[in-house]
Amino acid sequence: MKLRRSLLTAAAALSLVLGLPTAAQAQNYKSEYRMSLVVGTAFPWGKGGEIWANKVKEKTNGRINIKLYPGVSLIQGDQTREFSALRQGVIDMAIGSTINWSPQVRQLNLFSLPFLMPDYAAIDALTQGEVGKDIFALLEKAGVVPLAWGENGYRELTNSKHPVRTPADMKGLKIRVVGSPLFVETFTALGANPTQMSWADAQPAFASGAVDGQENPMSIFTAAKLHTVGQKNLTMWGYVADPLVFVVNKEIWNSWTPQDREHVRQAAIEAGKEEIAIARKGMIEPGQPLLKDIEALGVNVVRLTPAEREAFVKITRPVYAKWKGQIGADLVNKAEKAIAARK
Ligand code: X2X
Repeated sequence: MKLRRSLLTAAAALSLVLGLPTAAQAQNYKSEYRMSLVVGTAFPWGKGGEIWANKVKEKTNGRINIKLYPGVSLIQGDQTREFSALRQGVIDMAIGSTINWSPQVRQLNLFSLPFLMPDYAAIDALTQGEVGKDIFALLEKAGVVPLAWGENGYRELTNSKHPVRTPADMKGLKIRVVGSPLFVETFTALGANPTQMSWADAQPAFASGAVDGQENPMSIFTAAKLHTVGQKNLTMWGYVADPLVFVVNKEIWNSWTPQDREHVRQAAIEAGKEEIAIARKGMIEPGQPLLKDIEALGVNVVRLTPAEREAFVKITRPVYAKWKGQIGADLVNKAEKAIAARK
């Protein structure tokens, strides 16, 4: 009896040294963890989820088993409720867009400020710098554990009616938007008629013609085949890009051993890097091959001259100024400085 007990103690001590979960800890592990995503593995975003899950499984020797729930199905497709569901434990982990979480964390609206980030280096200057750290601290304070950055991408404008080259061309276009009131205000300033709906509701609305247009990254456009639902006019304006954030629910995080937490964090960082490369594929190479593919689908691609683009910047400036205050002038100033100093 005594021998048995000391053997058990020795085993527990050894487990601790090796960073393995003891029997008691392993009992706290769920047989499956639920990862929420808006889109599935046909999209860079969903692919990133798959990569993260596979890396976690490998690094933890199968102790942490993750199942993907694309279509934000754990919350019936209601993507702007994802952050609350994460906090409440309805969702164990997620890769979420800053847009979808901005109703709960107002500072995430930073990335949705029209024409803040002129190029990919500007996105990196924010997410990989001090601003990224500040945002992670805010997310931590809001009750989740942020681990790594990913990317949805630059959100370009499409519609079924006619080419858009000037703000005047947007007059009266019914445009589907998601997320915070910032989007409604931006598209109202542009003279369009914005309507807020989830991604799940948006696709049938394009197909039926209930809405004329939308804004999403090119990887979303192609994987969702938006050209088949009337979206034949594309304007490359690069007005907003949404980063993705890899996060875990706090209680779930605390239920894991320190070593397993490190595995999950490392897996997220690696998966985030890979996901960003996939998301940018076809957009950063000379000649932007993905745009050629899209043109080959019969889509009319409008590439704005700098002067034409400036007209869109100018008309949205009052919205930028107003939201700079709502987000927090200190954070926005820091972001503007980081972008100005980018390499
Ligand atoms: O709903 C969208 O537009 C999408 C898929 O890009 C997001 O979840 C932000």
